[in-house]
Amino acid sequence: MADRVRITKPTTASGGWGSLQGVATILGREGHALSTAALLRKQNKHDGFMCVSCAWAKPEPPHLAEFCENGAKATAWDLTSNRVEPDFFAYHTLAELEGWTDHALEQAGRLTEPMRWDAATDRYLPVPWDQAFAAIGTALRGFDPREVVFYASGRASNEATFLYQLLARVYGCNNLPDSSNMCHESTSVALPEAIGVPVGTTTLDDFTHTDCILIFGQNTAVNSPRMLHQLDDAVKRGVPIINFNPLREHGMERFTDPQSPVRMLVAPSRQIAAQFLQPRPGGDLAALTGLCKLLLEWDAVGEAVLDHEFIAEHTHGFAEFVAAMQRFDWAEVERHSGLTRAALEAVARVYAKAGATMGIYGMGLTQHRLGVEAIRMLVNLLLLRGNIGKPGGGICPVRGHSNVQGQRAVWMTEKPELAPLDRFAELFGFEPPRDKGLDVVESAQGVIAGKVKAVLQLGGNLARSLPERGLLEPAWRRLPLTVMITTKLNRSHLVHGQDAWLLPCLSRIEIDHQASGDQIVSMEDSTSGVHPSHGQRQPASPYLLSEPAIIAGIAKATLPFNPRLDWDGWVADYTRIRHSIAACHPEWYSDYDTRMRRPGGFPRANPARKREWRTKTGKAGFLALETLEADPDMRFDAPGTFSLITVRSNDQFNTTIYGYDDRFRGVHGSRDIVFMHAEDIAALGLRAEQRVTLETVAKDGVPRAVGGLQIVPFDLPRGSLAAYYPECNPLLPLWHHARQSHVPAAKSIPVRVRAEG
Ligand SMILES: Nc1nc2c(c(=O)[nH]1)N[C@H]1C(S)=C(S)[C@@H](COP(=O)(O)OP(=O)(O)OC[C@H]3O[C@@H](n4cnc5c(=O)[nH]c(N)nc54)[C@H](O)[C@@H]3O)O[C@H]1N2
Ligand SMILES: Nc1nc2c(c(=O)[nH]1)N[C@H]1C(S)=C(S)[C@@H](COP(=O)(O)OP(=O)(O)OC[C@H]3O[C@@H](n4cnc5c(=O)[nH]c(N)nc54)[C@H](O)[C@@H]3O)O[C@H]1N2
Ligand SMILES: [Mo]
Repeated sequence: MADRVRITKPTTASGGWGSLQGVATILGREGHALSTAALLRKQNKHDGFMCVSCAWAKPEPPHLAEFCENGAKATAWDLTSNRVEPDFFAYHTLAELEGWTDHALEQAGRLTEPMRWDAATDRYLPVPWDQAFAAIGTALRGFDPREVVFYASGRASNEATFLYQLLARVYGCNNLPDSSNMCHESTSVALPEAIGVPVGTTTLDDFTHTDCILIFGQNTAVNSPRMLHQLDDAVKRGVPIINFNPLREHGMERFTDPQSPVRMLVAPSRQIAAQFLQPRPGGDLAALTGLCKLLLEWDAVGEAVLDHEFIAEHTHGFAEFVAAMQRFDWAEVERHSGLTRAALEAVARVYAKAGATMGIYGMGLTQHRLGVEAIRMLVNLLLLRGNIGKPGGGICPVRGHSNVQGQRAVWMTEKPELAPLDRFAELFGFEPPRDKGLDVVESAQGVIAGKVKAVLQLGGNLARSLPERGLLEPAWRRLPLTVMITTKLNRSHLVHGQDAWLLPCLSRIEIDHQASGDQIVSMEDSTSGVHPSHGQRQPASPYLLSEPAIIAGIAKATLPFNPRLDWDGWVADYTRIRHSIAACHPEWYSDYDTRMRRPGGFPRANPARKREWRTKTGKAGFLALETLEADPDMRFDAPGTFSLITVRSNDQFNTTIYGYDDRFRGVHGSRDIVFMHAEDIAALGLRAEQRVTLETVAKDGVPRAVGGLQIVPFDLPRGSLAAYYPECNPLLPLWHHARQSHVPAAKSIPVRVRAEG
C-alpha cells in the first residue's frame, strides 16, 4: 500500500522561497548542484538551450534568470548522473521492474545504449545501432503501413519531427498522432473555424497593453510558471485578472518574484487573481454563455458594451448567436455553470468596462466532452468586444510540451489536409498517402482491436498517458512491434510489444555533434515564436544518437532508396532540414535558418493577429451553441455520481513523477489521494484521510476502478472530485472524449466513491 498522505496548509505564494528550495532540493538529489546551477543561466536564452519543460514564450531580452522551479527540475532530471546501462538489466528482469513506481523507473537514470527485449531472459539486451535499424526496417517492411502508428510526444525539435513525419508518409501512412491529441487538439479544431488559425493570437507584447485578463482552467503557477512574470507585471499596472477554476488553486492566488530578492525579503506576496470563480467541471460553457448574455442584454438596453463596428465588419453568424443565447434561460446557466448570476455579473461588469482583454486557457477547457465548444464560447465572448487582433487583446491557449505547437506546425498530424502533400510530392519525389490517419484515441482503439500492429514512439509514455489502461495494457503486450525513441526508462518500456526496442537519444540540453559540427535545433513556443536551442552538456553516453539520426537510421533501413530523400545530408547538417521545411511552406518558414538565429528568433506568421480571417467566409465566426450541458451523454446528477477532474501536481511533468509533494495544494508524501468537498465527505459518512475506491459510472460493462486513495478535504464545488493524472487514468473510458477533437475528457470522468475496509 502507498505511503500515507500528510496534509498541511497550502503554500500560498508561488515563486518565492518555496520555489527556490524546490530547485535546490532537486539539484542536490540529481547529484550535480553547482554545475547545473550554472547551466540554468543558459536556460531559455538565445545562445543557450530551450527549456524541456513547458512551451511558454521566451521574452527578448530575457529575464536574468529565465527559468522557474519546474524548468530547473526538468533540466536536472535530464542531466542526472544516474545511468541505466545494460548491466542494470542483468540485475532486474522486466517482471521485477513492473513492481517499481513510475518515479523509481525514471529516476534509475538515462538509458545509454540501444537495446532489444529478450524473451528468454525477460531483459533488455544491447544491440549495435546498425543491427537495430536493420531489424526494425525488416519488421516494418512486413506490415501494411496503415497498421503502423508513429506517435510523438511534444518535446522533439522541429528538425526531428519534420524527418519523422516524412518517414511515416514515405512509408505509406498518415498515422501521426501527437501528444497534442490529448491536449490542445480541441484548440486546433475550434480556432481555425472561429478565426482561421489553429493557434493563439497573443504575444508577450499584449501583456504590456492588456486591460483585463480572463483565465480558464490553466494552472499557471505549476504548468507555465514563467508566465507569472507577465501576470505580475499586469497586476502592478492594475489589470484585473479573473480566474475560472473549480479548484481553488492557491498557486494562482499569490505570487512572490524569486528573481527579486529584495521583494522576497520585504514585500508580502502580491495578489494575482482579482476574482476567483469556481464553476462545476465543464461549467465554463454555461458560465461563458452567462457572460455573453449579460453583454447582449446590457447592450440591448442602451449601454454601449458591444463593438458593433467590429462585429459588422469582421464577423459572421452574429444573429444566430444572439438567438441561441436568448434560448438559454438564467436558471439553466446557473445550474450548469454552478455559478450565480450575481457572480457572473461582477465579472461581466469588469469585462464590459475593460479596454483590451485577453482570454487565456488550458486543459480545464480542452479536456471536456464539449471542449471545442467551450473554446468557441470564449472566442464568442472576445469577439463581442472586438478583442481579437487588437493590441493587448486576443486568445491565448497555453500549450503544454515545449515544442508541441512546433510539431503540429511541421506537419506531425494525422489530418492530411493540414500538410502540404503536393509540395512533399514535388520536392521529395514520392506519392504521399491522402487518407486520414489515426489520432491517439483511434490508435488506442486499433491496438485494443488488434488492428494496429506496431507503435513507434518519439518520446512519451502512452502506457501511462492514455485512457482505458485496463483494456489497453494487455492489448499493448500483444503488439507485434514497439519501438521507443527515448531518454529514460518508463512504464511503456515494460508494457511492451512482442518485439520491443529501446532507442536512447540525446537530450536537447546535450551537445549534438554531427559531420558539419555541433548542431542547433529549434522549437516554437505558445505564442508562435520560433527559437534556436544549443546543446550545452556532453552526452550522457558516447553511444547515444540524436533524434534526427535515429529517425534517419530507421528510414534508410525501411524505405526504398530515393536520391531526393537525403537522410545522411539532413543528419550531417540540420540547416539542410530547415531549408527543406522552408521549401515546403515559405509563408511560414522563409529564411528559417537566418531568422531563427536573430535574438528573439522569429514569429511564425499569424494572419488573425492582423484581422485577416482565413475561414470559409473570410470572417471570424460566432458559434451558436446548442446545449449548456458539460456532457450531454452522461448524467452527472444521478445520486452518488461525482465528476472527477484529473490534474497535475507541482512535482511532476506529465507521466514523469519528480516527487510526492504538491505544496500549493498542501499535500505531502503521497499521490494516492482524492480531493473532496468537506460537505460531500460528511454526506457520504466518510472522513479525511480515509481510503476509498473510485469506480467509473458507465454502462458499457467494462470494470474501471482505482483504489487506495486517501481523502483530502479541498475547496472545490460539491459533486466534483479531483485526483492525479496518470494514477487515475484507468478510470477514463476511451470513448469519453471531446466530441469534435477526440481529446480525452480527463476533466470530467463520472465516478462513484466507495469506502474501503
Ligand atoms: N510542471 C509542469 N509543467 C507542465 C506540465 C506538467 O505536468 N508539469 N505539463 C505540460 C503539459 S503537456 C500541458 S498540456 C500543460 C497543462 O497545463 P494546464 O492546462 O494548467 O493543465 P492541468 O494541470 O491538467 O489543469 C489545469 C487546471 O484546470 C482546472 N480545471 C479542471 N477542470 C476544469 C473546468 O471544467 N473548468 C475550468 N475552468 N478549470 C478546470 C484544474 O483545476 C487545473 O487547475 O502544462 C505543461 N507544463
Ligand atoms: N487523465 C489524464 N490523462 C492525460 C492528461 C490529463 O490531464 N489527465 N494530460 C494529457 C496531456 S495534456 C498530454 S501532453 C499527454 C502526455 O503524454 P506523453 O507524451 O505520452 O507523456 P510524457 O509524460 O510527456 O512523456 C514522458 C517520456 O518521454 C520521454 N522523453 C523525455 N524527454 C525526451 C526527449 O528529449 N526525447 C525523447 N525521444 N523522449 C523523451 C521519457 O522517456 C519520458 O518518460 O498525457 C495526456 N494524458
Ligand atoms: Mo499536454
